Amino acid sequence: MKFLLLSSIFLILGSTSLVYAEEYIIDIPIGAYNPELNTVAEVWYDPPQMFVTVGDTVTWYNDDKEGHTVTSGEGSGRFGWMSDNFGQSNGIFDSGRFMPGESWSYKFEESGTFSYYCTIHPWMEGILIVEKEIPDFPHDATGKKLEFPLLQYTPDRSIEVNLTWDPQVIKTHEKIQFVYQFYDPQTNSNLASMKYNFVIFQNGKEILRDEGLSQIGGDYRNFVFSDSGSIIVRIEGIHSPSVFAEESVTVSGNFQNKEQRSVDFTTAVYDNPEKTSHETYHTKPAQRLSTYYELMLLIILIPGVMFLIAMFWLKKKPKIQDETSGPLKV
Ligand SMILES: [Cu+2]
Repeated sequence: MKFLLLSSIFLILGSTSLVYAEEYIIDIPIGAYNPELNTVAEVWYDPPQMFVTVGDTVTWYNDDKEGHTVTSGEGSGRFGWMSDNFGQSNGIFDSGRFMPGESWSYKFEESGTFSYYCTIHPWMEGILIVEKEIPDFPHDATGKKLEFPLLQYTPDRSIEVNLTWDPQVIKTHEKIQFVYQFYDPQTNSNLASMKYNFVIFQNGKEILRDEGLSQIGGDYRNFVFSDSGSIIVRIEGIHSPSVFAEESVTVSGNFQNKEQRSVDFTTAVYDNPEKTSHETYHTKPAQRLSTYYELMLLIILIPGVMFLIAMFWLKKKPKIQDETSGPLKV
Protein backbone atom coordinates (compact mmCIF):
# COMPACT_ATOMS: atom_id res chain seq x y z
CA MET A 1 0.00 0.00 0.00
CA LYS A 2 2.81 2.32 0.93
CA PHE A 3 4.58 1.53 -2.33
CA LEU A 4 1.42 2.08 -4.32
CA LEU A 5 1.09 5.51 -2.77
CA LEU A 6 4.71 6.33 -3.55
CA SER A 7 4.37 5.32 -7.18
CA SER A 8 1.27 7.42 -7.64
CA ILE A 9 3.00 10.40 -6.09
CA PHE A 10 5.82 9.86 -8.53
CA LEU A 11 3.36 9.85 -11.43
CA ILE A 12 2.07 13.24 -10.34
CA LEU A 13 5.64 14.45 -10.01
CA GLY A 14 6.37 13.30 -13.55
CA SER A 15 3.80 15.69 -14.97
CA THR A 16 4.94 18.81 -13.16
CA SER A 17 7.46 21.10 -14.76
CA LEU A 18 10.94 20.86 -13.26
CA VAL A 19 13.17 22.13 -16.06
CA TYR A 20 12.87 25.04 -18.49
CA ALA A 21 11.08 24.19 -21.73
CA GLU A 22 12.93 24.51 -25.00
CA GLU A 23 11.93 25.12 -28.60
CA TYR A 24 12.97 22.96 -31.50
CA ILE A 25 12.70 23.41 -35.26
CA ILE A 26 12.04 20.80 -37.93
CA ASP A 27 12.38 21.85 -41.54
CA ILE A 28 10.29 20.51 -44.44
CA PRO A 29 12.88 20.91 -47.22
CA ILE A 30 12.23 21.74 -50.83
CA GLY A 31 11.34 18.63 -52.80
CA ALA A 32 9.62 16.94 -49.87
CA TYR A 33 6.48 16.53 -51.99
CA ASN A 34 8.40 14.09 -54.20
CA PRO A 35 8.38 10.41 -53.17
CA GLU A 36 11.67 9.92 -55.01
CA LEU A 37 13.30 11.91 -52.24
CA ASN A 38 15.48 14.26 -54.25
CA THR A 39 15.61 16.92 -51.57
CA VAL A 40 18.89 18.62 -50.71
CA ALA A 41 18.68 17.27 -47.18
CA GLU A 42 17.64 13.80 -48.43
CA VAL A 43 14.85 13.69 -45.86
CA TRP A 44 11.21 14.77 -45.85
CA TYR A 45 11.27 16.17 -42.35
CA ASP A 46 14.67 17.48 -41.29
CA PRO A 47 15.69 15.99 -38.93
CA PRO A 48 13.41 12.95 -39.44
CA GLN A 49 13.91 11.89 -35.83
CA MET A 50 14.20 14.12 -32.81
CA PHE A 51 14.50 13.74 -29.03
CA VAL A 52 12.77 16.38 -26.96
CA THR A 53 11.63 16.69 -23.35
CA VAL A 54 8.13 17.01 -21.92
CA GLY A 55 7.11 20.67 -22.06
CA ASP A 56 9.17 21.43 -25.18
CA THR A 57 7.66 23.03 -28.26
CA VAL A 58 8.45 21.83 -31.78
CA THR A 59 7.91 24.04 -34.83
CA TRP A 60 7.76 22.70 -38.38
CA TYR A 61 8.66 25.13 -41.17
CA ASN A 62 7.43 24.51 -44.68
CA ASP A 63 10.31 25.39 -47.02
CA ASP A 64 8.86 23.30 -49.85
CA LYS A 65 6.81 24.54 -52.79
CA GLU A 66 3.67 22.58 -51.82
CA GLY A 67 1.39 22.50 -48.77
CA HIS A 68 2.06 19.81 -46.14
CA THR A 69 0.69 18.50 -42.87
CA VAL A 70 2.23 17.21 -39.64
CA THR A 71 -0.19 14.51 -38.53
CA SER A 72 0.38 11.99 -35.75
CA GLY A 73 0.08 8.38 -36.87
CA GLU A 74 1.66 6.01 -39.34
CA GLY A 75 2.53 7.06 -42.88
CA SER A 76 2.41 4.75 -45.85
CA GLY A 77 6.11 4.03 -46.11
CA ARG A 78 7.97 5.07 -49.20
CA PHE A 79 5.99 2.95 -51.67
CA GLY A 80 2.85 2.20 -49.67
CA TRP A 81 0.86 4.90 -51.47
CA MET A 82 1.22 2.87 -54.71
CA SER A 83 -0.96 0.17 -53.14
CA ASP A 84 -3.62 2.59 -51.89
CA ASN A 85 -2.09 3.00 -48.41
CA PHE A 86 -2.34 6.67 -47.52
CA GLY A 87 -1.37 6.37 -43.87
CA GLN A 88 -3.40 6.17 -40.68
CA SER A 89 -3.77 9.11 -38.33
CA ASN A 90 -4.15 8.44 -34.60
CA GLY A 91 -5.65 11.81 -33.65
CA ILE A 92 -3.00 12.97 -31.15
CA PHE A 93 -2.02 16.01 -33.22
CA ASP A 94 -2.74 17.33 -36.68
CA SER A 95 -1.49 20.59 -38.16
CA GLY A 96 -3.86 20.59 -41.09
CA ARG A 97 -2.41 21.79 -44.37
CA PHE A 98 0.10 24.62 -44.07
CA MET A 99 1.54 26.33 -47.11
CA PRO A 100 5.08 27.21 -48.28
CA GLY A 101 6.60 29.81 -45.97
CA GLU A 102 4.22 28.93 -43.14
CA SER A 103 4.93 27.04 -39.94
CA TRP A 104 3.09 25.03 -37.31
CA SER A 105 3.99 24.50 -33.65
CA TYR A 106 3.04 21.88 -31.10
CA LYS A 107 3.87 21.66 -27.40
CA PHE A 108 4.48 18.13 -26.08
CA GLU A 109 2.93 17.71 -22.63
CA GLU A 110 3.36 13.94 -22.35
CA SER A 111 6.26 11.58 -22.78
CA GLY A 112 6.20 8.90 -25.43
CA THR A 113 7.16 8.06 -28.99
CA PHE A 114 5.18 9.92 -31.63
CA SER A 115 5.40 8.98 -35.28
CA TYR A 116 3.88 11.43 -37.72
CA TYR A 117 3.42 11.87 -41.46
CA CYS A 118 1.94 14.13 -44.11
CA THR A 119 -1.62 13.24 -45.09
CA ILE A 120 -1.11 14.75 -48.55
CA HIS A 121 2.20 12.98 -49.17
CA PRO A 122 2.02 9.91 -46.91
CA TRP A 123 5.58 8.81 -47.71
CA MET A 124 6.76 11.79 -45.66
CA GLU A 125 7.40 10.31 -42.23
CA GLY A 126 9.02 11.55 -39.05
CA ILE A 127 9.34 10.47 -35.45
CA LEU A 128 9.55 12.40 -32.18
CA ILE A 129 10.67 10.84 -28.93
CA VAL A 130 9.44 12.89 -25.98
CA GLU A 131 11.33 12.06 -22.80
CA LYS A 132 10.41 12.75 -19.20
CA GLU A 133 12.26 15.68 -17.80
CA ILE A 134 15.10 14.89 -15.46
CA PRO A 135 15.59 17.38 -12.61
CA ASP A 136 19.10 18.56 -11.81
CA PHE A 137 18.70 18.16 -8.03
CA PRO A 138 18.08 15.18 -5.75
CA HIS A 139 14.54 14.81 -4.44
CA ASP A 140 12.43 12.36 -2.48
CA ALA A 141 9.63 10.27 -3.98
CA THR A 142 7.15 13.14 -3.51
CA GLY A 143 9.40 15.50 -5.49
CA LYS A 144 10.62 17.47 -2.45
CA LYS A 145 14.19 18.69 -2.88
CA LEU A 146 16.75 16.91 -0.70
CA GLU A 147 19.84 18.30 0.99
CA PHE A 148 22.75 15.91 1.54
CA PRO A 149 23.55 14.30 3.86
CA LEU A 150 20.06 12.97 4.56
CA LEU A 151 19.29 12.34 8.23
CA GLN A 152 16.89 9.76 9.61
CA TYR A 153 16.36 8.47 13.14
CA THR A 154 15.29 4.93 13.85
CA PRO A 155 11.74 4.87 15.30
CA ASP A 156 13.17 4.43 18.84
CA ARG A 157 15.49 7.41 18.18
CA SER A 158 18.46 5.37 19.37
CA ILE A 159 20.38 5.66 16.08
CA GLU A 160 20.80 8.42 13.55
CA VAL A 161 21.56 7.36 9.98
CA ASN A 162 23.32 9.66 7.48
CA LEU A 163 22.95 8.88 3.79
CA THR A 164 24.21 10.44 0.57
CA TRP A 165 24.41 9.08 -2.94
CA ASP A 166 26.44 9.93 -6.00
CA PRO A 167 25.58 11.01 -8.67
CA GLN A 168 22.85 12.97 -6.89
CA VAL A 169 20.25 12.44 -9.64
CA ILE A 170 19.83 8.73 -10.17
CA LYS A 171 19.59 7.46 -13.75
CA THR A 172 19.36 3.92 -15.07
CA HIS A 173 22.43 2.05 -16.35
CA GLU A 174 24.79 4.19 -14.31
CA LYS A 175 26.68 3.21 -11.15
CA ILE A 176 25.24 4.84 -8.03
CA GLN A 177 27.19 4.86 -4.79
CA PHE A 178 25.20 5.02 -1.55
CA VAL A 179 27.36 6.18 1.38
CA TYR A 180 26.06 6.02 4.95
CA GLN A 181 27.12 6.37 8.57
CA PHE A 182 25.52 5.63 11.93
CA TYR A 183 25.55 8.04 14.88
CA ASP A 184 24.43 8.03 18.46
CA PRO A 185 22.09 11.08 18.66
CA GLN A 186 22.72 11.40 22.44
CA THR A 187 26.45 11.92 22.14
CA ASN A 188 26.64 12.71 18.37
CA SER A 189 29.47 10.20 18.13
CA ASN A 190 30.01 7.74 15.31
CA LEU A 191 28.74 4.26 16.14
CA ALA A 192 31.41 1.68 15.44
CA SER A 193 30.84 -1.96 14.43
CA MET A 194 27.12 -1.82 13.62
CA LYS A 195 25.28 -4.73 11.99
CA TYR A 196 22.41 -4.13 9.54
CA ASN A 197 20.74 -5.12 6.26
CA PHE A 198 20.83 -2.89 3.18
CA VAL A 199 17.65 -3.19 1.09
CA ILE A 200 16.33 -1.36 -1.99
CA PHE A 201 12.71 -1.49 -3.15
CA GLN A 202 11.63 -0.19 -6.53
CA ASN A 203 8.02 0.24 -7.66
CA GLY A 204 6.97 -1.98 -4.75
CA LYS A 205 9.44 -4.80 -5.46
CA GLU A 206 12.55 -5.70 -3.50
CA ILE A 207 15.45 -5.41 -5.96
CA LEU A 208 18.44 -5.62 -3.59
CA ARG A 209 18.98 -7.23 -0.20
CA ASP A 210 22.39 -7.39 1.43
CA GLU A 211 21.95 -9.22 4.73
CA GLY A 212 24.09 -9.16 7.84
CA LEU A 213 26.43 -6.40 6.82
CA SER A 214 28.76 -4.91 9.33
CA GLN A 215 30.94 -1.87 9.19
CA ILE A 216 33.07 0.34 11.31
CA GLY A 217 31.93 3.96 11.36
CA GLY A 218 30.46 4.03 7.83
CA ASP A 219 30.09 2.07 4.65
CA TYR A 220 28.94 2.25 1.04
CA ARG A 221 27.07 0.14 -1.52
CA ASN A 222 27.17 0.43 -5.31
CA PHE A 223 24.12 -0.29 -7.40
CA VAL A 224 23.12 0.05 -11.04
CA PHE A 225 19.39 0.46 -11.69
CA SER A 226 17.96 -1.02 -14.84
CA ASP A 227 14.47 0.47 -14.47
CA SER A 228 13.09 3.90 -13.74
CA GLY A 229 10.59 4.60 -10.97
CA SER A 230 10.42 5.52 -7.30
CA ILE A 231 12.70 3.70 -4.88
CA ILE A 232 13.02 3.14 -1.15
CA VAL A 233 16.47 2.68 0.33
CA ARG A 234 16.00 0.87 3.64
CA ILE A 235 18.69 0.23 6.22
CA GLU A 236 17.11 -2.22 8.64
CA GLY A 237 17.88 -4.26 11.71
CA ILE A 238 20.58 -1.85 12.79
CA HIS A 239 22.21 -3.05 15.98
CA SER A 240 25.47 -3.31 17.76
CA PRO A 241 26.11 -6.90 18.90
CA SER A 242 27.75 -5.63 22.06
CA VAL A 243 25.56 -2.77 23.34
CA PHE A 244 22.12 -2.69 21.75
CA ALA A 245 21.46 -6.44 21.80
CA GLU A 246 21.59 -6.38 25.60
CA GLU A 247 19.45 -3.30 25.91
CA SER A 248 16.68 -4.67 23.71
CA VAL A 249 16.61 -7.82 25.83
CA THR A 250 16.02 -5.85 29.01
CA VAL A 251 13.16 -3.94 27.29
CA SER A 252 14.07 -1.03 29.49
CA GLY A 253 13.64 2.51 28.20
CA ASN A 254 12.47 3.01 24.60
CA PHE A 255 14.84 0.63 22.79
CA GLN A 256 13.08 -1.58 20.27
CA ASN A 257 13.77 -5.02 18.96
CA LYS A 258 16.59 -4.74 16.44
CA GLU A 259 14.36 -5.95 13.56
CA GLN A 260 12.22 -2.85 13.95
CA ARG A 261 15.19 -0.51 14.03
CA SER A 262 15.14 0.63 10.42
CA VAL A 263 15.16 3.82 8.38
CA ASP A 264 13.65 4.50 4.94
CA PHE A 265 14.86 7.02 2.37
CA THR A 266 12.86 7.60 -0.80
CA THR A 267 13.83 8.99 -4.18
CA ALA A 268 13.33 8.28 -7.87
CA VAL A 269 15.30 6.74 -10.73
CA TYR A 270 15.09 8.29 -14.20
CA ASP A 271 15.50 6.66 -17.59
CA ASN A 272 18.97 7.51 -18.76
CA PRO A 273 18.45 9.26 -22.11
CA GLU A 274 22.02 8.52 -23.19
CA LYS A 275 21.94 4.83 -22.50
CA THR A 276 18.40 3.65 -23.15
CA SER A 277 15.97 5.14 -25.63
CA HIS A 278 18.56 6.79 -27.88
CA GLU A 279 20.22 3.49 -28.68
CA THR A 280 16.91 1.77 -29.22
CA TYR A 281 15.53 4.35 -31.60
CA HIS A 282 18.69 5.24 -33.48
CA THR A 283 18.60 1.81 -35.04
CA LYS A 284 15.23 2.39 -36.69
CA PRO A 285 14.51 5.93 -37.76
CA ALA A 286 11.48 6.26 -40.03
CA GLN A 287 13.70 7.18 -42.95
CA ARG A 288 15.57 3.88 -42.94
CA LEU A 289 12.42 1.93 -43.77
CA SER A 290 12.56 3.09 -47.36
CA THR A 291 16.08 1.78 -47.92
CA TYR A 292 14.79 -1.72 -47.30
CA TYR A 293 12.90 -1.54 -50.57
CA GLU A 294 16.17 -0.88 -52.38
CA LEU A 295 17.86 -3.66 -50.42
CA MET A 296 15.03 -6.04 -51.31
CA LEU A 297 15.45 -5.19 -54.98
CA LEU A 298 19.19 -5.94 -54.77
CA ILE A 299 18.54 -9.20 -52.92
CA ILE A 300 16.19 -10.35 -55.67
CA LEU A 301 18.17 -8.88 -58.55
CA ILE A 302 21.69 -10.14 -57.74
CA PRO A 303 20.78 -13.86 -57.35
CA GLY A 304 18.58 -13.58 -60.44
CA VAL A 305 21.39 -12.25 -62.60
CA MET A 306 23.83 -14.80 -61.13
CA PHE A 307 21.38 -17.59 -61.90
CA LEU A 308 21.11 -16.49 -65.53
CA ILE A 309 24.92 -16.27 -65.88
CA ALA A 310 25.25 -19.74 -64.34
CA MET A 311 22.68 -21.19 -66.73
CA PHE A 312 24.41 -19.62 -69.69
CA TRP A 313 27.81 -20.84 -68.57
CA LEU A 314 26.60 -24.41 -67.87
CA LYS A 315 25.12 -24.66 -71.36
CA LYS A 316 28.36 -23.51 -72.95
CA LYS A 317 30.73 -25.50 -70.73
CA PRO A 318 30.47 -28.99 -72.34
CA LYS A 319 31.33 -27.58 -75.79
CA ILE A 320 34.44 -25.81 -74.53
CA GLN A 321 35.62 -28.91 -72.70
CA ASP A 322 35.26 -31.05 -75.81
CA GLU A 323 37.33 -28.68 -77.84
CA THR A 324 40.09 -28.13 -75.29
CA SER A 325 40.38 -31.62 -73.78
CA GLY A 326 40.57 -33.28 -77.15
CA PRO A 327 44.14 -32.36 -78.07
CA LEU A 328 45.40 -32.80 -74.48
CA LYS A 329 44.39 -36.45 -74.29
CA VAL A 330 46.43 -37.35 -77.33
CU1 LIG B 1 3.19 16.79 -47.65
